[in-house]
Amino acid sequence: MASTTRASSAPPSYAAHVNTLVSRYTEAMHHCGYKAILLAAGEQLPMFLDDQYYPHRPNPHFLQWLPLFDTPDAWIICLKGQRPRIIILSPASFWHADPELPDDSYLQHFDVEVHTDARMVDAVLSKLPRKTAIIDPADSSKYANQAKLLNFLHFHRSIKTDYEIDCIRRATGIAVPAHKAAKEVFLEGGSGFDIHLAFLKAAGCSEHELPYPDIIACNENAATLHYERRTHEINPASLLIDAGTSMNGYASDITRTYSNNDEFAALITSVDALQLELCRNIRPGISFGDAQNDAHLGIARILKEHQLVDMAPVAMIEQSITPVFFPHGLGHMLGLQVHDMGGHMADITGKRATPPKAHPKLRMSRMLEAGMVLTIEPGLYFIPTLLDELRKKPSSTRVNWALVETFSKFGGIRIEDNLVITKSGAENLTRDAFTKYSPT
Ligand SMILES: [Mn+2]
Repeated sequence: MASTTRASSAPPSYAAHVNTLVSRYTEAMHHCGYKAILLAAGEQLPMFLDDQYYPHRPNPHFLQWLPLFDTPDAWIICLKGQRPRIIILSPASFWHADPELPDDSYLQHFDVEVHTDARMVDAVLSKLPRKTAIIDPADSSKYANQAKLLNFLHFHRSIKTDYEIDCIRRATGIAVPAHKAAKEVFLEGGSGFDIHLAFLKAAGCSEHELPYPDIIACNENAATLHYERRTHEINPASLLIDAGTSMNGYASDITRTYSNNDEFAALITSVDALQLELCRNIRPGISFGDAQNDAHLGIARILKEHQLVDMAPVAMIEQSITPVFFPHGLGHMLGLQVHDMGGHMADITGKRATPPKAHPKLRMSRMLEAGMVLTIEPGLYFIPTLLDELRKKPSSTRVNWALVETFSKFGGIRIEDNLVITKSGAENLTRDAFTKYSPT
Protein backbone atom coordinates (compact mmCIF):
# COMPACT_ATOMS: atom_id res chain seq x y z
CA MET A 1 0.00 0.00 0.00
CA ALA A 2 1.47 3.31 -1.08
CA SER A 3 -0.81 5.52 0.97
CA THR A 4 -3.29 5.76 3.81
CA THR A 5 -5.48 8.11 1.82
CA ARG A 6 -7.44 5.45 -0.08
CA ALA A 7 -9.57 2.65 1.41
CA SER A 8 -7.92 -0.52 0.05
CA SER A 9 -11.30 -1.92 -0.88
CA ALA A 10 -14.46 0.04 -1.55
CA PRO A 11 -16.58 0.77 1.54
CA PRO A 12 -19.93 -1.14 1.44
CA SER A 13 -21.75 2.14 0.76
CA TYR A 14 -19.81 2.74 -2.48
CA ALA A 15 -22.18 0.82 -4.81
CA ALA A 16 -25.17 2.94 -3.74
CA HIS A 17 -23.02 6.07 -4.11
CA VAL A 18 -22.19 5.22 -7.75
CA ASN A 19 -25.90 4.56 -8.39
CA THR A 20 -26.75 7.97 -6.93
CA LEU A 21 -24.17 9.60 -9.21
CA VAL A 22 -25.50 7.75 -12.28
CA SER A 23 -29.02 9.07 -11.52
CA ARG A 24 -27.72 12.56 -10.74
CA TYR A 25 -25.69 12.78 -13.96
CA THR A 26 -28.62 11.43 -16.00
CA GLU A 27 -30.83 14.15 -14.51
CA ALA A 28 -28.09 16.72 -15.18
CA MET A 29 -28.00 15.67 -18.87
CA HIS A 30 -31.79 16.17 -19.11
CA HIS A 31 -31.60 19.46 -17.25
CA CYS A 32 -28.81 20.87 -19.43
CA GLY A 33 -29.58 19.18 -22.77
CA TYR A 34 -26.51 16.96 -23.10
CA LYS A 35 -26.14 13.40 -24.38
CA ALA A 36 -22.96 12.72 -22.46
CA ILE A 37 -20.70 14.19 -19.78
CA LEU A 38 -16.94 13.78 -19.90
CA LEU A 39 -14.94 14.28 -16.71
CA ALA A 40 -11.17 14.70 -16.95
CA ALA A 41 -9.03 13.82 -13.94
CA GLY A 42 -7.21 17.09 -14.40
CA GLU A 43 -4.02 18.55 -15.65
CA GLN A 44 -0.50 18.60 -14.36
CA LEU A 45 0.84 22.13 -14.22
CA PRO A 46 4.48 22.55 -15.26
CA MET A 47 6.88 24.73 -13.31
CA PHE A 48 8.08 27.74 -15.29
CA LEU A 49 11.20 27.00 -17.39
CA ASP A 50 11.59 23.65 -15.65
CA ASP A 51 10.96 19.99 -16.39
CA GLN A 52 9.16 19.44 -13.09
CA TYR A 53 5.46 19.62 -12.34
CA TYR A 54 3.36 20.81 -9.43
CA PRO A 55 1.64 18.00 -7.54
CA HIS A 56 -1.46 16.77 -9.36
CA ARG A 57 -4.77 17.64 -7.68
CA PRO A 58 -7.60 15.69 -9.30
CA ASN A 59 -10.73 17.41 -10.57
CA PRO A 60 -13.15 16.95 -7.63
CA HIS A 61 -15.99 15.95 -9.98
CA PHE A 62 -13.81 13.09 -11.21
CA LEU A 63 -12.73 12.15 -7.70
CA GLN A 64 -16.33 11.89 -6.55
CA TRP A 65 -16.71 8.86 -8.82
CA LEU A 66 -13.40 7.17 -8.25
CA PRO A 67 -10.45 7.59 -5.83
CA LEU A 68 -7.72 7.72 -8.48
CA PHE A 69 -5.25 10.35 -7.37
CA ASP A 70 -1.99 9.97 -9.17
CA THR A 71 -2.64 10.56 -12.85
CA PRO A 72 -4.11 13.44 -14.83
CA ASP A 73 -4.48 11.03 -17.77
CA ALA A 74 -7.82 9.53 -16.83
CA TRP A 75 -11.40 10.26 -17.91
CA ILE A 76 -14.89 9.22 -16.90
CA ILE A 77 -17.61 9.13 -19.54
CA CYS A 78 -21.30 9.19 -18.64
CA LEU A 79 -23.62 8.38 -21.53
CA LYS A 80 -27.38 8.25 -21.06
CA GLY A 81 -28.54 4.73 -20.25
CA GLN A 82 -25.05 3.18 -20.22
CA ARG A 83 -22.67 2.04 -17.51
CA PRO A 84 -20.13 4.75 -16.73
CA ARG A 85 -16.79 4.23 -18.50
CA ILE A 86 -13.30 4.90 -17.22
CA ILE A 87 -10.49 5.56 -19.69
CA ILE A 88 -6.93 5.54 -18.35
CA LEU A 89 -3.73 6.29 -20.22
CA SER A 90 -0.80 4.36 -18.76
CA PRO A 91 2.14 4.42 -21.17
CA ALA A 92 5.01 2.05 -20.42
CA SER A 93 7.59 4.21 -18.66
CA PHE A 94 10.70 3.56 -16.63
CA TRP A 95 10.82 7.20 -15.51
CA HIS A 96 7.53 7.29 -13.63
CA ALA A 97 5.44 4.78 -11.71
CA ASP A 98 2.24 3.59 -13.40
CA PRO A 99 -0.99 4.99 -11.98
CA GLU A 100 -2.06 3.01 -8.93
CA LEU A 101 -5.56 1.86 -9.81
CA PRO A 102 -8.23 1.17 -7.22
CA ASP A 103 -9.07 -2.54 -7.02
CA ASP A 104 -12.06 -4.39 -8.50
CA SER A 105 -14.31 -3.52 -5.58
CA TYR A 106 -14.31 -0.04 -7.14
CA LEU A 107 -13.75 -0.78 -10.81
CA GLN A 108 -16.54 -3.42 -11.07
CA HIS A 109 -19.04 -0.56 -11.33
CA PHE A 110 -17.48 0.76 -14.54
CA ASP A 111 -16.41 -0.36 -17.99
CA VAL A 112 -12.67 0.16 -17.70
CA GLU A 113 -10.19 0.70 -20.54
CA VAL A 114 -6.48 1.11 -19.90
CA HIS A 115 -4.51 2.29 -22.93
CA THR A 116 -0.75 2.55 -23.39
CA ASP A 117 -1.02 4.78 -26.44
CA ALA A 118 -2.43 8.34 -26.24
CA ARG A 119 -3.76 7.99 -29.80
CA MET A 120 -6.12 5.26 -28.60
CA VAL A 121 -7.48 7.61 -25.94
CA ASP A 122 -7.94 10.36 -28.54
CA ALA A 123 -9.83 7.90 -30.74
CA VAL A 124 -12.23 7.06 -27.88
CA LEU A 125 -12.81 10.67 -26.90
CA SER A 126 -13.29 11.83 -30.51
CA LYS A 127 -16.23 9.41 -30.90
CA LEU A 128 -18.29 11.04 -28.17
CA PRO A 129 -21.61 12.64 -29.24
CA ARG A 130 -21.56 16.24 -30.36
CA LYS A 131 -23.61 17.28 -27.34
CA THR A 132 -21.06 16.18 -24.75
CA ALA A 133 -20.46 18.40 -21.74
CA ILE A 134 -16.88 18.51 -20.53
CA ILE A 135 -15.62 19.17 -17.03
CA ASP A 136 -11.89 19.59 -17.42
CA PRO A 137 -9.61 22.20 -15.81
CA ALA A 138 -7.39 22.17 -18.92
CA ASP A 139 -10.20 22.75 -21.42
CA SER A 140 -11.23 26.30 -22.27
CA SER A 141 -13.55 25.41 -25.17
CA LYS A 142 -17.18 26.55 -25.08
CA TYR A 143 -18.37 23.04 -24.19
CA ALA A 144 -16.24 22.89 -21.08
CA ASN A 145 -17.11 23.75 -17.49
CA GLN A 146 -20.45 25.38 -18.25
CA ALA A 147 -22.05 27.16 -15.32
CA LYS A 148 -25.49 25.55 -15.70
CA LEU A 149 -24.08 22.04 -15.31
CA LEU A 150 -21.61 22.99 -12.58
CA ASN A 151 -24.31 24.77 -10.57
CA PHE A 152 -26.53 21.70 -10.79
CA LEU A 153 -23.75 19.39 -9.62
CA HIS A 154 -22.46 21.73 -6.90
CA PHE A 155 -25.92 22.22 -5.43
CA HIS A 156 -26.48 18.47 -5.19
CA ARG A 157 -22.96 17.80 -3.92
CA SER A 158 -23.77 19.56 -0.68
CA ILE A 159 -26.03 16.68 0.39
CA LYS A 160 -23.64 13.82 0.99
CA THR A 161 -24.27 10.15 0.24
CA ASP A 162 -23.67 7.58 2.98
CA TYR A 163 -20.38 6.70 1.27
CA GLU A 164 -19.24 10.32 1.35
CA ILE A 165 -20.07 10.62 5.04
CA ASP A 166 -18.28 7.33 5.63
CA CYS A 167 -15.16 8.70 3.87
CA ILE A 168 -15.18 11.88 5.98
CA ARG A 169 -15.63 9.76 9.12
CA ARG A 170 -12.62 7.64 8.10
CA ALA A 171 -10.59 10.77 7.32
CA THR A 172 -11.43 11.96 10.83
CA GLY A 173 -10.31 8.59 12.22
CA ILE A 174 -6.86 9.20 10.70
CA ALA A 175 -6.58 12.89 11.58
CA VAL A 176 -7.55 12.64 15.24
CA PRO A 177 -4.74 10.26 16.33
CA ALA A 178 -2.38 12.48 14.31
CA HIS A 179 -3.65 15.51 16.26
CA LYS A 180 -2.95 13.59 19.48
CA ALA A 181 0.59 12.80 18.33
CA ALA A 182 1.11 16.46 17.46
CA LYS A 183 -0.15 17.57 20.87
CA GLU A 184 2.31 15.20 22.59
CA VAL A 185 5.22 16.78 20.70
CA PHE A 186 3.99 20.26 21.69
CA LEU A 187 3.81 19.20 25.37
CA GLU A 188 7.36 17.84 25.10
CA GLY A 189 8.57 21.25 23.86
CA GLY A 190 8.93 20.41 20.17
CA SER A 191 9.08 23.13 17.50
CA GLY A 192 6.41 23.81 14.90
CA PHE A 193 8.48 21.79 12.43
CA ASP A 194 8.64 18.83 14.86
CA ILE A 195 4.86 19.03 15.38
CA HIS A 196 4.29 19.09 11.61
CA LEU A 197 6.43 15.95 11.15
CA ALA A 198 4.66 14.20 14.04
CA PHE A 199 1.29 14.90 12.42
CA LEU A 200 2.39 13.54 9.03
CA LYS A 201 4.06 10.48 10.54
CA ALA A 202 1.00 9.54 12.59
CA ALA A 203 -1.28 10.18 9.60
CA GLY A 204 0.98 8.04 7.41
CA CYS A 205 0.86 10.38 4.46
CA SER A 206 3.02 12.95 2.77
CA GLU A 207 2.41 16.67 2.88
CA HIS A 208 0.91 16.94 -0.59
CA GLU A 209 -1.62 14.21 0.25
CA LEU A 210 -3.18 16.42 2.93
CA PRO A 211 -6.45 18.08 1.88
CA TYR A 212 -4.93 21.49 2.72
CA PRO A 213 -1.55 22.68 4.02
CA ASP A 214 -1.48 22.00 7.77
CA ILE A 215 -1.44 25.11 9.93
CA ILE A 216 1.02 24.72 12.81
CA ALA A 217 1.00 28.12 14.47
CA CYS A 218 3.08 28.50 17.62
CA ASN A 219 2.81 31.56 19.89
CA GLU A 220 1.92 34.84 18.14
CA ASN A 221 1.85 33.12 14.73
CA ALA A 222 -1.66 31.89 15.57
CA ALA A 223 -2.83 35.46 14.89
CA THR A 224 -2.22 34.70 11.20
CA LEU A 225 -5.30 32.63 10.37
CA HIS A 226 -3.58 30.54 7.68
CA TYR A 227 -0.01 30.38 9.00
CA GLU A 228 1.69 27.83 6.75
CA ARG A 229 5.37 28.31 7.62
CA ARG A 230 7.38 25.80 9.65
CA THR A 231 9.15 27.28 12.66
CA HIS A 232 12.13 25.79 14.46
CA GLU A 233 11.98 27.52 17.86
CA ILE A 234 11.52 24.93 20.59
CA ASN A 235 9.32 25.17 23.71
CA PRO A 236 6.46 27.23 22.29
CA ALA A 237 3.97 28.46 24.91
CA SER A 238 0.94 27.86 22.71
CA LEU A 239 -0.05 25.88 19.65
CA LEU A 240 -2.90 26.32 17.19
CA ILE A 241 -2.99 23.29 14.91
CA ASP A 242 -5.46 23.26 12.01
CA ALA A 243 -4.86 20.02 10.13
CA GLY A 244 -6.91 17.35 8.42
CA THR A 245 -6.39 14.27 6.32
CA SER A 246 -8.16 12.74 3.34
CA MET A 247 -9.90 9.47 2.64
CA ASN A 248 -10.77 8.66 -0.98
CA GLY A 249 -10.52 12.38 -1.72
CA TYR A 250 -12.80 13.49 1.14
CA ALA A 251 -11.35 15.83 3.75
CA SER A 252 -11.46 16.19 7.48
CA ASP A 253 -10.68 19.69 8.79
CA ILE A 254 -9.87 19.90 12.50
CA THR A 255 -8.43 22.62 14.72
CA ARG A 256 -7.29 22.50 18.34
CA THR A 257 -5.44 25.03 20.48
CA TYR A 258 -3.21 24.28 23.47
CA SER A 259 -1.17 26.37 25.89
CA ASN A 260 1.04 25.86 28.92
CA ASN A 261 0.02 29.31 30.24
CA ASP A 262 -2.80 28.96 32.79
CA GLU A 263 -4.62 32.21 31.97
CA PHE A 264 -4.55 31.58 28.23
CA ALA A 265 -5.53 27.94 28.79
CA ALA A 266 -8.61 29.20 30.69
CA LEU A 267 -9.52 31.32 27.65
CA ILE A 268 -9.11 28.23 25.44
CA THR A 269 -11.46 26.31 27.76
CA SER A 270 -14.10 29.03 27.35
CA VAL A 271 -13.85 28.98 23.53
CA ASP A 272 -14.03 25.18 23.62
CA ALA A 273 -17.22 25.34 25.73
CA LEU A 274 -18.73 27.90 23.33
CA GLN A 275 -17.82 25.69 20.37
CA LEU A 276 -19.64 22.73 21.97
CA GLU A 277 -22.67 24.88 22.71
CA LEU A 278 -22.78 26.06 19.07
CA CYS A 279 -22.47 22.45 17.86
CA ARG A 280 -25.41 21.43 20.04
CA ASN A 281 -27.62 24.00 18.28
CA ILE A 282 -26.85 22.73 14.78
CA ARG A 283 -29.83 20.96 13.20
CA PRO A 284 -31.85 20.97 9.97
CA GLY A 285 -33.94 24.05 9.22
CA ILE A 286 -31.75 26.66 10.87
CA SER A 287 -29.94 29.33 8.92
CA PHE A 288 -26.17 29.35 9.18
CA GLY A 289 -26.30 33.14 9.40
CA ASP A 290 -28.18 32.78 12.72
CA ALA A 291 -25.50 30.37 14.00
CA GLN A 292 -22.87 32.96 13.04
CA ASN A 293 -24.73 35.60 15.07
CA ASP A 294 -24.88 33.20 18.07
CA ALA A 295 -21.12 32.70 17.79
CA HIS A 296 -20.50 36.45 17.97
CA LEU A 297 -22.69 36.76 21.04
CA GLY A 298 -20.76 33.88 22.63
CA ILE A 299 -17.42 35.53 21.85
CA ALA A 300 -18.71 38.79 23.35
CA ARG A 301 -19.62 36.96 26.56
CA ILE A 302 -16.15 35.44 26.75
CA LEU A 303 -14.50 38.83 26.20
CA LYS A 304 -16.53 40.20 29.11
CA GLU A 305 -16.10 37.16 31.38
CA HIS A 306 -12.30 37.19 30.94
CA GLN A 307 -12.24 40.97 31.48
CA LEU A 308 -10.83 41.72 28.06
CA VAL A 309 -13.62 44.15 27.19
CA ASP A 310 -15.75 45.89 29.80
CA MET A 311 -19.04 46.23 27.96
CA ALA A 312 -22.39 44.41 27.76
CA PRO A 313 -22.17 41.61 25.13
CA VAL A 314 -25.04 43.04 23.04
CA ALA A 315 -23.33 46.45 22.98
CA MET A 316 -20.10 44.77 21.81
CA ILE A 317 -22.02 43.35 18.85
CA GLU A 318 -23.64 46.72 18.09
CA GLN A 319 -20.29 48.46 18.17
CA SER A 320 -18.65 45.80 15.94
CA ILE A 321 -16.09 44.84 18.56
CA THR A 322 -16.46 41.07 18.20
CA PRO A 323 -15.21 40.93 14.56
CA VAL A 324 -11.89 42.36 15.80
CA PHE A 325 -11.40 39.18 17.84
CA PHE A 326 -13.36 36.79 15.58
CA PRO A 327 -12.89 37.95 11.98
CA HIS A 328 -13.84 34.79 10.07
CA GLY A 329 -16.93 32.71 9.39
CA LEU A 330 -18.22 30.10 11.80
CA GLY A 331 -17.77 27.32 9.27
CA HIS A 332 -18.12 25.96 5.77
CA MET A 333 -19.22 22.92 3.80
CA LEU A 334 -16.75 20.05 3.84
CA GLY A 335 -16.29 17.26 1.34
CA LEU A 336 -14.19 16.73 -1.77
CA GLN A 337 -12.83 20.21 -1.24
CA VAL A 338 -12.02 21.48 2.20
CA HIS A 339 -14.14 24.54 1.48
CA ASP A 340 -16.68 22.52 -0.43
CA MET A 341 -18.89 23.96 -3.16
CA GLY A 342 -22.52 24.92 -2.74
CA GLY A 343 -22.45 26.90 0.50
CA HIS A 344 -23.98 29.99 -1.09
CA MET A 345 -26.42 28.33 -3.46
CA ALA A 346 -30.16 28.72 -2.94
CA ASP A 347 -31.08 26.26 -5.73
CA ILE A 348 -29.73 24.33 -8.75
CA THR A 349 -29.61 27.49 -10.89
CA GLY A 350 -26.85 28.91 -8.74
CA LYS A 351 -29.07 31.64 -7.28
CA ARG A 352 -27.17 33.09 -4.37
CA ALA A 353 -28.33 32.49 -0.80
CA THR A 354 -27.32 35.89 0.57
CA PRO A 355 -25.27 35.86 3.76
CA PRO A 356 -26.44 38.13 6.61
CA LYS A 357 -25.52 41.80 6.13
CA ALA A 358 -23.22 41.82 9.12
CA HIS A 359 -21.24 38.82 7.79
CA PRO A 360 -20.86 39.20 4.02
CA LYS A 361 -17.83 36.89 3.86
CA LEU A 362 -19.58 33.89 5.41
CA ARG A 363 -18.76 30.84 3.26
CA MET A 364 -22.08 29.22 4.09
CA SER A 365 -25.44 30.94 3.91
CA ARG A 366 -27.84 28.08 3.16
CA MET A 367 -30.50 26.61 5.37
CA LEU A 368 -29.10 23.50 6.99
CA GLU A 369 -30.41 20.18 5.67
CA ALA A 370 -29.88 16.57 6.68
CA GLY A 371 -26.89 15.09 4.85
CA MET A 372 -24.79 18.26 4.79
CA VAL A 373 -21.34 18.09 6.35
CA LEU A 374 -19.90 21.29 7.72
CA THR A 375 -17.34 22.68 10.09
CA ILE A 376 -18.07 24.64 13.26
CA GLU A 377 -14.99 26.69 14.10
CA PRO A 378 -15.31 29.73 16.33
CA GLY A 379 -12.10 31.58 17.13
CA LEU A 380 -10.73 34.32 19.33
CA TYR A 381 -7.54 36.03 18.17
CA PHE A 382 -5.21 38.88 19.00
CA ILE A 383 -4.43 40.21 15.52
CA PRO A 384 -2.22 43.32 15.57
CA THR A 385 -3.69 45.07 12.50
CA LEU A 386 -7.29 44.64 13.72
CA LEU A 387 -6.40 45.67 17.27
CA ASP A 388 -4.72 48.82 15.91
CA GLU A 389 -8.02 49.75 14.24
CA LEU A 390 -9.88 49.21 17.51
CA ARG A 391 -7.41 51.41 19.38
CA LYS A 392 -8.55 54.38 17.26
CA LYS A 393 -12.24 53.96 18.15
CA PRO A 394 -14.06 55.54 21.13
CA SER A 395 -14.81 52.03 22.48
CA SER A 396 -11.05 51.56 22.90
CA THR A 397 -11.35 52.88 26.47
CA ARG A 398 -13.35 49.74 27.38
CA VAL A 399 -10.57 47.39 26.30
CA ASN A 400 -8.13 45.96 28.84
CA TRP A 401 -5.06 46.63 26.67
CA ALA A 402 -2.59 45.24 29.22
CA LEU A 403 -4.35 41.86 29.13
CA VAL A 404 -4.65 42.03 25.32
CA GLU A 405 -0.89 42.52 25.18
CA THR A 406 -0.28 39.52 27.46
CA PHE A 407 -2.50 37.28 25.35
CA SER A 408 -1.04 38.59 22.08
CA LYS A 409 2.04 36.44 22.78
CA PHE A 410 -0.17 33.38 22.21
CA GLY A 411 -1.72 34.65 18.98
CA GLY A 412 -5.17 33.16 19.11
CA ILE A 413 -7.55 30.27 19.55
CA ARG A 414 -9.61 28.22 17.12
CA ILE A 415 -11.57 25.05 17.88
CA GLU A 416 -12.98 23.24 14.84
CA ASP A 417 -15.08 20.11 14.50
CA ASN A 418 -16.79 18.42 11.56
CA LEU A 419 -20.53 17.82 11.82
CA VAL A 420 -22.96 15.74 9.79
CA ILE A 421 -26.48 17.19 9.85
CA THR A 422 -28.93 14.43 10.72
CA LYS A 423 -32.74 14.43 10.59
CA SER A 424 -33.04 15.80 14.12
CA GLY A 425 -29.67 17.38 14.95
CA ALA A 426 -26.06 16.74 14.12
CA GLU A 427 -23.41 14.06 14.60
CA ASN A 428 -20.07 15.46 15.72
CA LEU A 429 -17.55 13.25 13.90
CA THR A 430 -14.55 14.97 15.48
CA ARG A 431 -15.57 14.82 19.16
CA ASP A 432 -16.65 11.21 18.71
CA ALA A 433 -13.23 10.34 17.29
CA PHE A 434 -11.37 12.18 20.08
CA THR A 435 -13.34 10.05 22.58
CA LYS A 436 -12.81 6.84 20.61
CA TYR A 437 -9.05 7.29 20.23
CA SER A 438 -8.33 8.47 23.77
CA PRO A 439 -5.98 6.22 25.76
CA THR A 440 -7.84 4.17 28.39
MN1 LIG B 1 -12.12 24.90 8.34
